[in-house]
Amino acid sequence: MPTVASARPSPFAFEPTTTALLVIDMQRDFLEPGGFGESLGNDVSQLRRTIEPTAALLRACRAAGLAVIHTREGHRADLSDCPPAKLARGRPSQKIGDPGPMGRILIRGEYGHDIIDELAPAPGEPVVDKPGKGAFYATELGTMLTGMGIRSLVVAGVTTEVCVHTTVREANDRGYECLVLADCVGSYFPEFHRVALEMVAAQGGIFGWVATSTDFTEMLVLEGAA
Ligand code: C5J
Repeated sequence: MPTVASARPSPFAFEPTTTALLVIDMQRDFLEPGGFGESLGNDVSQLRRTIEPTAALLRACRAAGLAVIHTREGHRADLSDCPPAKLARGRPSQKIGDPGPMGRILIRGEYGHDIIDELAPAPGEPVVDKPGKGAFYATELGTMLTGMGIRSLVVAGVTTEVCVHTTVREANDRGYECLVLADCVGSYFPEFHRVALEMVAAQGGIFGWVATSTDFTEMLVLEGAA
């Protein structure tokens, strides 16, 4: 079985036919200069450093025939799936559903809600629309993974300490083995990013494993799959 020997806290073995790449919330509103994230004062370069490695990762996984699934955080236009507590949070001047620089903020179908061009889903790759931070909550992801026979998840996306972490925790509780790729996940806050990765691998891998994307894709190539 291919094994990422450098993974922390221990080597990560995976079976390519039961492994999926999960790319979380690589949306314009979070990553693009001029988007919602930047308009809140965040440094989007902290997220944009993930674009190139994730694009390379996507190429390798697609070439190897790995399942690829994308997610987007967002809500229905009428906000009926947005809990009042979530709606009330954030800066009073800019809330979910308000007009933003790239359309209504975090509303499905708006330009800013969609995935950045560099990491656009390929035809046939599922895109899971999620109203929460975790990709399992109120979505079809669990059913989809069961149907596909997936047991391991390789995780990329933003932000490390919010939607990536919540999803990895949800997946871990459901029995999935998660490998988080450090260079393909990002946070506006470098310290949160660092600590979030530490937390994944702490205590013998309490939530999963951490490695670099090149160490993971090398294993795909070595296996002759890519
Ligand atoms: C994500 C957020 N995708 N930070 N959302 O992490 O609110």
